[in-house]
Amino acid sequence: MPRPRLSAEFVTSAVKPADLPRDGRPEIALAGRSNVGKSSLLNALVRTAVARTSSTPGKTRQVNVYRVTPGGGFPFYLIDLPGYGHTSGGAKARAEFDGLTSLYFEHRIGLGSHSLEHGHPPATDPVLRGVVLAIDARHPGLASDVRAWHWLASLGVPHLLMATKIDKLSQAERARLATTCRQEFGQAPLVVSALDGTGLDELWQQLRGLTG
Ligand SMILES: Nc1nc2c(ncn2[C@@H]2O[C@H](COP(=O)(O)OP(=O)(O)O)[C@@H](O)[C@H]2O)c(=O)[nH]1
Ligand SMILES: [Mg+2]
Repeated sequence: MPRPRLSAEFVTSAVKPADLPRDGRPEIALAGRSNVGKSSLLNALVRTAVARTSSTPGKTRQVNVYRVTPGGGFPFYLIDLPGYGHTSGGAKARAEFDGLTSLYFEHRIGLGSHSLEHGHPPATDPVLRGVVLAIDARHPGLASDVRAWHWLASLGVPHLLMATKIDKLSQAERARLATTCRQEFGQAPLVVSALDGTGLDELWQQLRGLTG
């Protein structure tokens, strides 16, 4: 099924939870190591250059918020989280994610402060509908990605494994990618390429399923 017409726009670079949208629209968060290709993917997905891409790892230190409006559908937010893997300090103690990302999840699902700690699910419809963890197809099973995946799994939010830059892999390497991911993450990834468009329709369907 071809992707429907849609529009997308940059909303804000959030540096604290108060900067996040407050209109209650559904959100999908995008996480992954720096330079994994999140911004390129976002641009390819919405077929507009809304996100800035970079060949210098570790540049994005804000939570970038995009509003995506599917043709004939209701808008949702795509939340581009700061990349991990190039941070220093207490990053490991926070399961690879930096302080702002942890704050984002705390804010969106009440992690630690109330609901999860006391065993209650959030009372209202959750704003955060799912998290996509992007991994580099050339480097499956990196310890930092596996730790991030398990941490996301512990949050109780739907999460999707996605391997980027699949255009760089041969058929044999693709088969190995699936095998490694099943071992390390417990599932084969959705494979995508911002370069040649592989997997974008399927990703789009998944996002619509989560937000619709
Ligand atoms: N071959 C290939 N290169 C990609 C793809 N996506 C991103 N890149 C390259 O990877 C680098 C990092 O991309 P970027 O989107 O800025 O990564 P981010 O840090 O995760 O946002 C850039 O040099 C991109 O051109 C892809 O699907 N295929
Ligand atoms: Mg980026």
